[in-house]
Amino acid sequence: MAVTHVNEDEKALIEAIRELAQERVAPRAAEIDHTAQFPWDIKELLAQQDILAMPFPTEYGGVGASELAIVMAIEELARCCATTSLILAAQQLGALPIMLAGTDEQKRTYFPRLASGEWLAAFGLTESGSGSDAAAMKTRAVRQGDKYILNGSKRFITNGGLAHVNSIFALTDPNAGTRGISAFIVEDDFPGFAVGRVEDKMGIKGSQTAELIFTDCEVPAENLLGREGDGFKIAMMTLDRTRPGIGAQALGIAQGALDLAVSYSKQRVQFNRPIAENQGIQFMLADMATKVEAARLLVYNAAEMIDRGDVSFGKYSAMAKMFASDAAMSVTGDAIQVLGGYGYMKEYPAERMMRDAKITQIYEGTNQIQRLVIARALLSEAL
Ligand code: COS
Repeated sequence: MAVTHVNEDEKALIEAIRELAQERVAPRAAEIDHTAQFPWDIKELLAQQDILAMPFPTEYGGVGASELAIVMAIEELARCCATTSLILAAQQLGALPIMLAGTDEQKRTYFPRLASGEWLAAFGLTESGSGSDAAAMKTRAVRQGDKYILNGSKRFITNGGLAHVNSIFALTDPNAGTRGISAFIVEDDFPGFAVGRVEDKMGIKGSQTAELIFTDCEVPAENLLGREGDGFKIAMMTLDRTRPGIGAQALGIAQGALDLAVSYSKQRVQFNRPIAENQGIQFMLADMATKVEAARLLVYNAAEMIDRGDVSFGKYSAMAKMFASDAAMSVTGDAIQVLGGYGYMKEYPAERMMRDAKITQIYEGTNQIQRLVIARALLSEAL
């Protein structure tokens, strides 16, 4: 286990989450994947246990957990079920723009019911034509009196159509580049808000990914986050802080696959002995475990940097997300190989883990974007 600096209370909380994940979440994981339905029962469980409250400050009904505790919680959940871990990660992602740029009143309006889990949150940056190039968005917001009128759409939105609270990015000045983007809190019952297509995905199948459509959508002016033009920076600052969480999700998936490969290799007998006695299998397990541990150190390190307010954390967040997600793809693929034909079948969770791992190389910035973020930071540092 990597070195960690969570306090005793948080250590106990993580232990409790590990037990809860093994006892209550793991038995549901295959069914969640198979039915591709959002697991409302598991969302309730996370809410009841105050797990969804972890990212929110205590003054707004949250737990005020450290970033390190949050990534450890995501890891424990992902070890059993990636969809479940995403419920916590997406709650933090959708709420962070409010955390970073919201007024006290905005926080008082939204945080208590997000912390209790009554409301879900979503983050709407991506559009059909703007993914890696986030600034190429087309959604417009025009001020009319005490409202902004939004027109456009957002694509691939986690919790889309389930979230009551949506942090939406839109152009208030189409001629000002990234400085013309603003952020808004959009409730799902505002006039002109609609849900479009719901995606059929390769993995994280229980998580709903949908299109959000704004047709003369009326957003009260007081729902602007920060000032007009702050939106792009709010989005970037949010992603800097949530990427360790995606790294943690990848780490948890990889740890789950390693656990499975180790236990299977000790039971599976071929040529009159457990396959774990073969050096070829042992070397694979050793490489898998080393990648998992390296990913853990990067993820925990980035989270601790956020906790202690180290300003250079963005580069390390990108490294953690990139390395852990690549490790998860490699480790889950190797787990399938260790399980052989059984690994390819849905009878075992290895193939689900590989499908779930793939998205961690893509969302919250592809790993190519992470490399770009790392290289830019590296090259801008004074020598
Ligand atoms: N924190 C704060 N501000 C930041 C920032 C960060 N991490 N990154 C960029 N900015 C600021 C810049 O300082 C610049 O500000 P000024 O206007 O004051 O100069 C502004 O934002 C524009 O930055 P930049 O020129 O670097 O923007 P680019 O269009 O080149 O885009 C990348 C930068 C590629 C990093 C950005 O588009 C990106 O992160 N893309 C991936 C998006 C993503 O992760 N999508 C997933 C959605 S959630 S599933």
